[in-house]
Amino acid sequence: MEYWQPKYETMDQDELKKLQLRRLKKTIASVYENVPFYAGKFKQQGVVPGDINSLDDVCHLPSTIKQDLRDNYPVGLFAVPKKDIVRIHASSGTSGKPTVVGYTAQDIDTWSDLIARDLTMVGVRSNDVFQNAVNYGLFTGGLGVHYGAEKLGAMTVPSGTGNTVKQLEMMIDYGVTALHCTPSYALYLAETAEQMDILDKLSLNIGCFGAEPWSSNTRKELESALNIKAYDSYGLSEMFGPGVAFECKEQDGLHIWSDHFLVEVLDSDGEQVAEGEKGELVLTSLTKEALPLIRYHTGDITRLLESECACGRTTQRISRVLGRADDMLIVRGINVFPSQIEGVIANIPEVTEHFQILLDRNQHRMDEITVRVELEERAFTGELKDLAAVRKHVENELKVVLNIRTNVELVEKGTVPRTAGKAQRIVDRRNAL
Ligand code: DLL
Repeated sequence: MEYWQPKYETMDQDELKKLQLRRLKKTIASVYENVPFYAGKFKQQGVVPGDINSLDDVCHLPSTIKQDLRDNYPVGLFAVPKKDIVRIHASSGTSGKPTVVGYTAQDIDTWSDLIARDLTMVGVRSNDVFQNAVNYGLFTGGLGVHYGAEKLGAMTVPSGTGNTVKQLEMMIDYGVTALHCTPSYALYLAETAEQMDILDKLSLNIGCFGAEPWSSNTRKELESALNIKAYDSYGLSEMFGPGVAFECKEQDGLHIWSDHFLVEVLDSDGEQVAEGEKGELVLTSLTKEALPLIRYHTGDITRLLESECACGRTTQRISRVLGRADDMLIVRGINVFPSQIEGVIANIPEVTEHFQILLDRNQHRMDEITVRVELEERAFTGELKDLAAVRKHVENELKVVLNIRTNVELVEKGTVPRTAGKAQRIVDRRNAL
């Protein structure tokens, strides 16, 4: 079986626009009626749903940012009653509280469709064995991709993360032909397989990698080490999760399913950029029921590409993600905001507010995050009597908020450089993209 929907994937541009407008109007009506946040925003902008009569009118609509989801934590932006929600996922926000996203049964079905299309596009079929080596919890990459792979009919191995040797064993024993994980974990898997001298026992053909930035050099490395074709998968929880944009076999830009998302790429003045130009990706969902979002500013910088592609699909295309418009860091697929770290440190009397975030790639090619923070002069007068105890305490507090383990380096007061302008908080020592 394959999951190719030519009706939508190769739609004539005029027809596609008509479909998008119809779906946009329905989405706008839903948020206007059901989400007080949007009703208020529309009023503020002096717009009513009836004013939107063409796709160009989208520029009159209010925007949405991650902060809006946080301000309405946990479910304030949902457009349907709780009884219609069948699942939630969540991703890190900047305040320590995650951003919660919800799905109706129809949303789960739509999302699975998107993933099944993506996997079909890169050649995964029902006779493939598909290993999904990402976290199966609140992160959208686990269950999201799993449902799509099942819909396609592939034998899906929900291996989750961790225990790399076991992951490789499963790949060999089950004859895994397609792998989904973060690119950094794929590098680690490849390296471990090489050390164990089992690369020739793998039957992998296809790798789908995403959830964090990666470069074309990493692609080359993965393709040659694992003897696969490696494809870029982009998505964000606010727009279902993975499945928003995906490379085709041309490996020349990512297709965004235009029947489900309205794409804008905006410059810093909020104007749509020309083809080939860089800007922030702004998405409006066209089919989401539980959490429709209007002009959602993803914070991801990309380049707008012409929609014509040698593969025959006519959807909007974008380049790989080139960076972030804000200071969100992605470490092992997890979103980390420096302001979260600042919040934790501010509440620990033994350390000052001066800190730096050091990002490294360890010998296993996995990202490591170290928080270097200064000790207060009288750090040991309270309950924490020595350096090790203070360090442990800071590490524990950070773990609670960030959901990942950080190393903490305690330094003497005055060591972290002071600048007149914006503090140089982040020292990224991972390979350049
Ligand atoms: O990372 C969804 C996902 C899961 C995508 C599995 C692909 C595969 P969030 O945790 O909400 O969702 O993080 C979304 O991650 O705004 C980007 O900054 C970054 N990101 C996701 N995919 C890519 C990619 C998932 N292929 C945020 N390249 C997004 C670069 C990516 N950055």
